[in-house]
Amino acid sequence: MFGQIFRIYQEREMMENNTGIVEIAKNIATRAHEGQYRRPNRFGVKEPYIKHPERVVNLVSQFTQDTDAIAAAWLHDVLEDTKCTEMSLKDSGIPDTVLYFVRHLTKNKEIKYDNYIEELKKCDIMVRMIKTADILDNLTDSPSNSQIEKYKKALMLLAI
Ligand SMILES: [Mn+2]
Repeated sequence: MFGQIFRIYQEREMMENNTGIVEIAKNIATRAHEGQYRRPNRFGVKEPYIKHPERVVNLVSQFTQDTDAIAAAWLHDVLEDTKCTEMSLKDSGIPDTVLYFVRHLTKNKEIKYDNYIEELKKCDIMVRMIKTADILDNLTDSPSNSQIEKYKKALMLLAI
């Protein structure tokens, strides 16, 4: 309990300094994906899920120092795959600029994958960059042949 209050206090303090958005996003993603695992990689090892957003963050960080984009890279799967909601992210101090990125990276279950990628093409370059890094990482994790085809097509669409 005390730890949690302290953490909230710490998060608020970092927000006020406007420096800690990336740290807050990392903490939220780590907690949200806790207990989740990736599909087995090419060595047959199931990694903790958080390793995936971490690698996406590392890739994105090589192209930009934009803290909103890096924060969004940490959070890019939380709306789709965890209990987090836009409201809970907002309450934790995630700014609207980051929420905008995360919202657009989230695939609604009703929409077809191709249409989702077409929509992403209309988005901010940061959104497309995070999605590209996401797909590149997904390709490293022993995807099926149909997944490889899907990802290749999406990369082509995002590149033009
Ligand atoms: Mn992902």
